[in-house]
Amino acid sequence: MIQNLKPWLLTALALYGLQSAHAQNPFITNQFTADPTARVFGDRVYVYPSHDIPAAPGRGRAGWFVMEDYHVFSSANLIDWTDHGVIVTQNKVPWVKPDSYSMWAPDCIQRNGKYFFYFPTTPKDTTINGRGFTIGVAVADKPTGPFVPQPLPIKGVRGIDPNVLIDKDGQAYLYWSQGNIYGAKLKDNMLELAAEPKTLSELPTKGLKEGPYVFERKGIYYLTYPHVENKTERLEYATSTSPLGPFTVKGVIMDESPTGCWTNHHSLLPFKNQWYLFYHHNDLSPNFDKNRSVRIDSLSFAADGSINKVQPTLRGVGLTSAQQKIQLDRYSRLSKQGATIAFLDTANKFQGWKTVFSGGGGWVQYNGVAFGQQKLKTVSLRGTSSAGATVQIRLDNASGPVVAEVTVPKGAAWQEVKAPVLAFKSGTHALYVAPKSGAGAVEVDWVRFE
Ligand code: FUB
Repeated sequence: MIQNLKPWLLTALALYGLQSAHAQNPFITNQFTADPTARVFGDRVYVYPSHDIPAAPGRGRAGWFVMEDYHVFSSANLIDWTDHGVIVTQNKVPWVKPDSYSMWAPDCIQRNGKYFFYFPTTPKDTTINGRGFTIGVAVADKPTGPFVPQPLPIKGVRGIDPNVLIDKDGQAYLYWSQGNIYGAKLKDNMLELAAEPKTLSELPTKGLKEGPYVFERKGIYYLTYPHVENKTERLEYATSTSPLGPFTVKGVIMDESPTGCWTNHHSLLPFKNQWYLFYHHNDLSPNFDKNRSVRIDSLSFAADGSINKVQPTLRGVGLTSAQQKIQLDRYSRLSKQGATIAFLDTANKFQGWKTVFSGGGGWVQYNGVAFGQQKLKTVSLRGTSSAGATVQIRLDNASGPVVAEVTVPKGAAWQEVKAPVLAFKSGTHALYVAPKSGAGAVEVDWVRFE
């Protein structure tokens, strides 16, 4: 498992772009990631997230966001992700206050063969745009960089969470937030404002708003934004017939997190005829919500253009090959009793999760496993059971055919055990996994077919 590697090796692999992460949510598990802006460049999806790191002496402020640099990740299928390593870091941007650790939510857009990366952070020189956050740009010839930062931030912009829209007529707009959400035309060089910013004032006036993400679909401009209507942020949207409004508030894209992660931050895009919502949650840091992780779920529109609310999932998007490790703990459905999800190692949460069957009626269902056409003969399961237990794997649901029965021998250690595939069925199926009737407690890390 790549997460088992030493931190220095992980960093080295990331720097050389060799490391990948996988589908399911969160979809990046080698580091904390937040505020995902996803863009399609060519035939790949690129995700530009923020990079949360834990505070340490001399590194940021304990209990707050600590963000030093940005990585970019890409995928051709939304399932296998490549980490291309660091693209911009605070101490290599001439105007950034060193050791401010405030490289917050970014965006990246392509124009005339150049890639413009917009990022908010704290300036050294507060005479340029005043105190607090401002927004800068770094420019590259490729979506993965190298990005060359501009010597100064964009003049006239105070705030965070930049987002850029290039409209159908070629006019570019920069949006950002600072209490309110603002929008302004950009010059063709993408580096300077072309006009005074406009406050997009038709949005809710009570409760923090931030993280604007604007896109156009079928002549409707959608201004989407996290907003604290109650206690924590939820994702909302407003629409207009023009990029700078006036906007009409329409509704909620995603409710507040039930587990209390205070922020959410998102982007939306169509890819291969399906719309997706990229957002974040604190999956890998359940006790500290400023170490977040990025997620993807599918999104759809109603016939009148309104956005159907997205239910967050652990399963995420796309199919999982039967020949990959199928992480059942990123389930589609889980029984209310007898099965729970836990970290494999609470001291190293990057190792991921396991499904814990306590021995009475628990089950887990994982949808979208692609078996292909070629007959698979063996199933491997990584599990542990102090008393020993047999795990039954069915296709599709509780009454589907039993595809394998795998016995995890008695013992405290994790073991990789194999069993023959009893009934191979080609195509795409759900897996329904449960201890065999009468079996005792057993924990499962993953299953895989060969
Ligand atoms: O990641 C730091 C800040 O938290 C972002 O800029 C906000 O949108 C919120 O997600």
